[in-house]
Amino acid sequence: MDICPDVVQSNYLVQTSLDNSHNDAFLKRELRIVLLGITGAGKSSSGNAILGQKSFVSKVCSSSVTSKCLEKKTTRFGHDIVIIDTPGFCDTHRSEKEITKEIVRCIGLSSPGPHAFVMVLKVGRFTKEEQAKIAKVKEVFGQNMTNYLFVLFTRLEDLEADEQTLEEFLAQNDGELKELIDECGDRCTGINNNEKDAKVKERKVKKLIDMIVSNVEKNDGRYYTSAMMEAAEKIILKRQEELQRKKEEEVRQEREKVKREADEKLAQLEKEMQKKQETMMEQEREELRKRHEEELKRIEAERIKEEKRLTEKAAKAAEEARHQVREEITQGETILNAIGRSVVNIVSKGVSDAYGWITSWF
Ligand SMILES: Nc1nc2c(ncn2[C@@H]2O[C@H](COP(=O)(O)OP(=O)(O)O)[C@@H](O)[C@H]2O)c(=O)[nH]1
Ligand SMILES: [Mg+2]
Repeated sequence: MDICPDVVQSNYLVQTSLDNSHNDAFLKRELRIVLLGITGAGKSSSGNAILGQKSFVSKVCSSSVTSKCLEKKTTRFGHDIVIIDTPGFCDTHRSEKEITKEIVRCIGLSSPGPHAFVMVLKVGRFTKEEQAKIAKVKEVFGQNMTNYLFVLFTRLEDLEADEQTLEEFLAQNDGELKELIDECGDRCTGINNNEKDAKVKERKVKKLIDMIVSNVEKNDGRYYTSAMMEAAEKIILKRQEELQRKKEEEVRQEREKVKREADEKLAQLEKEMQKKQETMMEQEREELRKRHEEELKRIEAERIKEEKRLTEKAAKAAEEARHQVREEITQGETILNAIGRSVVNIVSKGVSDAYGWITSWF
């Protein structure tokens, strides 16, 4: 059984087959990017460079600063870019249980599947630790993740100081690094995250984004997915619907309250008017009638305004529910455990030993 089948995203295909403004449609789409690599490789700094702002914490530090997978978003280069920064999955000081939990969190945050796994490596020696990390990541996500794999070299300035280009550096490397670059179809580029010239930095980031976009287009809009991802997505959608229903119910109750209050005000006004009219002269009556009409208009305008606000609130419910689920995945335990369990169920349905350690979490 292939546990990591590529699933063609049918909505994308429908959109592209009906519409030959394929690129415009595509350009507006979300790009989900997962950053991988050992601690200190420059994942968080690269994430910030891609986002064009300092969103992730990055420090010269021997232990991992990012202890939890985090998701940050921006709109840049015509895309809604979502970056998932991961803690060092292979950091030696972390327990297997902690690492597994983070992988499950990463699966949740990048759901329904990332468009790119970006392996961040420092230029220089390709260490055994980095090689082990890549092997582990492939074990977890399956060999087909290499179709979505990119390598981003950081500290490009070290090469520039030696008057060397990235191509020259790569040409000198055979063995494991060459194998990795071949395996990910030469999809690699470099960056100096400390570059002071914002334009130069932006150009480097754009090169990576263009590379990802062209790979997604080459794959007919597909992103990486797997049985694990689908299992996680089901749980996420269920929770999202639950939250959305709750929000819609809140709006419904609020709407009823607004209507009830407006009706009560109108009834009260009507009553007062009738009482006063009985004791009034003709001219006074006319004045009162005018005042009454104005008051009616004011109450109606207030009600319409409230109605508009509630309609907007209801329309936003789906978006808010999605956002809340992401928050819960980052912060909470309940949904994370549910995702973990569903991933385990999928994984334990006769899949290889490589996934054994995911099940060992439970
Ligand atoms: N000189 C240089 N330093 C970098 C570069 N990228 C990251 N760093 C530094 O390397 C350290 C670790 O980076 P960080 O992004 O936190 O790595 P992470 O653990 O993989 O998230 C920080 O001090 C960064 O400023 C780069 O391209 N050039
Ligand atoms: Mg980091």
